[in-house]
This record gives sequence, structure tokens and C-alpha cells, in this order.
Amino acid sequence: MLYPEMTASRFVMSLDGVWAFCLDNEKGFEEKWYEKPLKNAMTMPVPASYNDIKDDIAIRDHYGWVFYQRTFALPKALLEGQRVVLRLDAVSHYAKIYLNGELICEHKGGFLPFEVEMSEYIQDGENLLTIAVNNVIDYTTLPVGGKASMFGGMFGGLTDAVGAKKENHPNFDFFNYCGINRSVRIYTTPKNYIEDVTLVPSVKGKGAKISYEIATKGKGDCKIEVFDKNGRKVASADGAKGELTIKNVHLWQPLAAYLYDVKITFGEDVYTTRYGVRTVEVKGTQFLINGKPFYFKGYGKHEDTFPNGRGMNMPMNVKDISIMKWQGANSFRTSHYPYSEEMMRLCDEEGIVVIDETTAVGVNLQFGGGANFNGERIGTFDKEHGVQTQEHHKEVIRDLIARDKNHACVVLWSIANEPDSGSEGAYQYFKPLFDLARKLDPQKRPCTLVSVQMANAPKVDCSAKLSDVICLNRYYGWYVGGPSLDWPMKAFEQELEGWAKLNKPVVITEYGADTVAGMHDTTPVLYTEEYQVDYYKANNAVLDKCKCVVGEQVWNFADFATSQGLLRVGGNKKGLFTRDRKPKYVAHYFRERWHKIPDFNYKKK
Ligand code: BDP
Repeated sequence: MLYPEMTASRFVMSLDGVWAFCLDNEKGFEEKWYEKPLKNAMTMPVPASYNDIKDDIAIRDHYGWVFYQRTFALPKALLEGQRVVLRLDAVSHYAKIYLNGELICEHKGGFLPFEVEMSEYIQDGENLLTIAVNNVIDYTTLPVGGKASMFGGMFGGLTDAVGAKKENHPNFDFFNYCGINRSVRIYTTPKNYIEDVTLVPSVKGKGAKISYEIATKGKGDCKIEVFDKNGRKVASADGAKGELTIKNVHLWQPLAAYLYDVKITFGEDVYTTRYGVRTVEVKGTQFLINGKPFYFKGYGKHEDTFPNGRGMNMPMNVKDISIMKWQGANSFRTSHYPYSEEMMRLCDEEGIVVIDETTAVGVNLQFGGGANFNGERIGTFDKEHGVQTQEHHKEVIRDLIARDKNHACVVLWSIANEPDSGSEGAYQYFKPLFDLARKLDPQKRPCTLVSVQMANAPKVDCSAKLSDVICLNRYYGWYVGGPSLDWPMKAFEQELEGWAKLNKPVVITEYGADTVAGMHDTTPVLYTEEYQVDYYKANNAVLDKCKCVVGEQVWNFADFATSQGLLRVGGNKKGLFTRDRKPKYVAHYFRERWHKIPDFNYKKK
């Protein structure tokens, strides 16, 4: 799906701003609130999660539907002979869009864009746009919600029995921030228009070829041109499909990005996009970018700030990348959902390498209690009682790849985070999803599944068979063994020896220890900043010894909000930085370490 760009033929209008907002009282649809101005509405910013904006627990912990509303008018001259499209970048988790009282679109899934052509519904003068948003998560949604929360209430069955008010029980460790989390825009195109473009690079010697395919609607001739940074045309071709040749290519490199401007013309329609040329390949235990063995240094992150919640926060995105560079990092994973398109574009610009993850988190009813804390032992992939997410999971993979396929920054697809990948039915659930991703990605990037810590892992985890890169979340010295760091490191080493036998690259995608900023001691006890440093030093010594480990991504970049629960005092505190991006003691340790580790050839053969 194309990002809405303003060009010589396309106009983009933002509907971001302050909207009218109401919580549903279970009468909203019956009383057709979408037909007229909302009564007793409050103000609500878009984009943002609604949870932390008002100082009211009823809003923070709301379960179910909310209504957003605003009016807009469009200049007539703009509409003549044009398609008019409403585009929503992310509405979490389910959206119903009404224009002038009529339902024009519905969408499931809170982290990917969708759009609807609305030319035929638009009126002269004012138009009333209502967006109803539902935040309920269950066994059919991604992320997965359960009957009891992961670190919170353990009494799902009991609350049902006494008829308690309905609430969400996330089967994942981050706050269920909801609302219109990303921008809402209207854009126009000519009636005959460019629908999509796919660009696949290959590099030979000094030159590069980009095979391209332009999808169009209607009639017209296609042309594609590539311009370098100085505006010089370096390649061009005619036709909807073909190959572009760049003689002396400037490669997109980690931390040394180079982007070309690609201009597509189809009849009257013009679309431009920025594009980086680079290659990605897995060879034995190496992860090659542009043919050289790359070492991932970075983080698992979250889109999580105050008071935006999961709402787009561009200043913080730019700040985060500045901090990454300060620290000597080169990469992050979009744990545990696709991040905003603006962030992906920024990573292209800044040369940050991205592991791009779907919304599949919590596909695990057996681990850490999760949805099974209330005593049931439901198999995650039990056909009848387990998760029913596979169809939606396919949709998410399809839409994620459609959105992000051309990004140079994306080097690896993560199909899921910590699913029950060692349990019965896991292989049968995941095999078709890996097949789908491999079929759909025109660049054929490697795929992975981020593995949860389990006994006998390399033998029982279906990731061993399915993943091109083994990604491990490991908490030796925290959930496993801490505060002792001695035997857990031996166990870690032993486990890695098992994975090494597969002859695949291994990236540690999570390791970390909860640390309260400002808590210090002369002896490294749990939760102190001293323990966090010792924890990482011990773990890193293990990683440095193991040749097949080609990356370390800490958990987490910054402290973040979670559901309330007995293990979470004011959220998850595993950040190297506080939630407002102040460094903990450990941030300086990593700064020193990472500036010494080269991006390429860290572990020579
Ligand atoms: C892992 C999850 C991550 C959690 C982390 C933790 O992938 O979402 O936040 O553990 O416990 O299991 O901090």
C-alpha cells in the first residue's frame, strides 16, 4: 500500500487535530450516535491513545467501544475528476467508519493502515465523519487477550462467576493503549491512478539492477525514473514492469543511508518515493548486508510515551534514533507490532536496521501463566479451545509486507513474538505463515519467529525448522536464576551450543533485568542499576564467545507502561533508559561496548 505522498497530481489533507470523543454506554449503535453530533462529547487529540489523555480511570481502563467524531469540508475545485480516499494509518483494534451517517468501512487490527474510497459519499459543504473504535482483545485477535492477564489478575473464571464488569486481560506485557493511534488523512488521485509499486534490488560489482512492477487502475502509460541525491537521473524505464539499471550505485548501508528518489508516472498520475538499494542474505551462521557479515546492536522497543500512549510521537521517534546513535546501536525490532510508517521512513533515512514484527504476541496460552492462570490448561493450538488467530495472522502478514516491502531498513520479518512454538500443533500453525511470508515478500528476506525460553529448546521449538535466523528471548539471570549469575550463564552457554549445531545465525532479541532508575547499592542486588550492569556484562561475555550469535538486542530500549499487576510497579523497568529517555547507569556501559563493536565483521570466521 502506498504512503500518501503529495505530488503534482495528488493532494493530501490531514484530519489530525482535536476531535469530539465519547465512551460508548452500550447504546451508541442502537441510538445511532454516528448520525448526528455526539452529545456531551469531550475533546480528544488525534493521533493518540485515549487512555492517558484524561484524568479518569473510566477512560484509562475502558472496555469496548468509543466514538470519535469531526466534520470537514473539501474545496470543490480539488475534487473535480478526482478519486477521494480516506486513509487511516492505525486504529486500535477494530474500527467502523461512518460518513454522514453511513457505514463506509470496517477494519480489524490495530497497527496497519487501511483506506476507503469515499468520492460517492461526500456531500457539498460539511461532512460528518464518525469513527467507532473497539479495544477488545480475545482468542481471535492479535495481540491476544485472555481470560486473565499475564502479570495481573489471576482470577478470570472467578470474576466471570460473580458477574464483574468486563475488562481486557492482555496476554502480553504492555499496556493495551487504544484509539486512533496514527494519522487520519484524505488524499486525492486522478481517476486513472497508480495503485502500488514494488522494487527489488540486486547488486553486481559497482552496479545495481532494480526490478520493478507498477500496479495501476485504469488506462495510461507507465514510466519510472530514478534520481540521485543531486537530482541527476540515473536510470529510467517505460512500461508497468521491467528492470532499471544504475551503473555506479550508492548502496544503502547501516548508519550510512543513501536514498534515491523514484518517480513513477502513469497517465496524469505521479507518485514519488524514496528508495535505498541494498542486499540481505543468510549464509551459514552469517547475516549478510551488502555481502558483509552484519552484527545487530540494539533493542526491542515499544511505541510508548506519555501522554500519547501508543499514539504517534514523531519528536520522540527522532529523539530515539538520536539516542541509538549516541549509544553506538545500529538496529531495533518493532516489538510487538508494526510501527508507524513515519518511523520506518525515518529508519530508511537514518540507516537504522529493522526487524519488522507482526502483531502476533500472546499466541501462547501456556507460558508465564498467561491466559491459563485461572487453572485451565488449554493447548494454545487446540483446534476447538485454543487461539483462533491463524486467518487474521495471515491478513496481518499480507498487510505488513504490502506496507513495508520496499523499505531498505527492513532486513528480517518476525512472524510472531514468543508463541508457544514448542507445543503440539505449533509447526502446523506456523508453517503456512512462513510459506506465505516467503511467497509474498518480493525481496525474499529471511523470516524468523522470536522464541520464548523453554526447556530443551533447539529440540522442541519449531523455530529450529522454520526460521532462517534464530531469534531468542532469554532471561538467564533474571527470570531464570537471578540474582545468581554464575550457573545461569553456564546454562545459557550450554543452550547456545545446542542452537549452534543448526548452522544458522542467532540473534538474541531480548535479554534484560528490571531496574529502578536511581536505585543503587554497593552490592549488586536485584532491581539496582548495579545489578543491571552485572547482568549484561555476564550475558555479553557468553554472547561474545559464541560465533553463531550475530546480534544482541536488549530488552528494552526504555521503560514502558504495562497492565497493572503484581510484578509490574509502574510498568516494565527493563529499559536502558527511563520512559522519558534519561540513561540508566547501564546505558553508559553499552555505549562503551557498542562503539567498540563494528557493524560488520565482528565475528570473523
Ligand atoms: C518477554 C516478552 C516481553 C516482556 C518481557 C519481560 O517478549 O514482551 O516485556 O518478556 O518480561 O517474555 O520483560
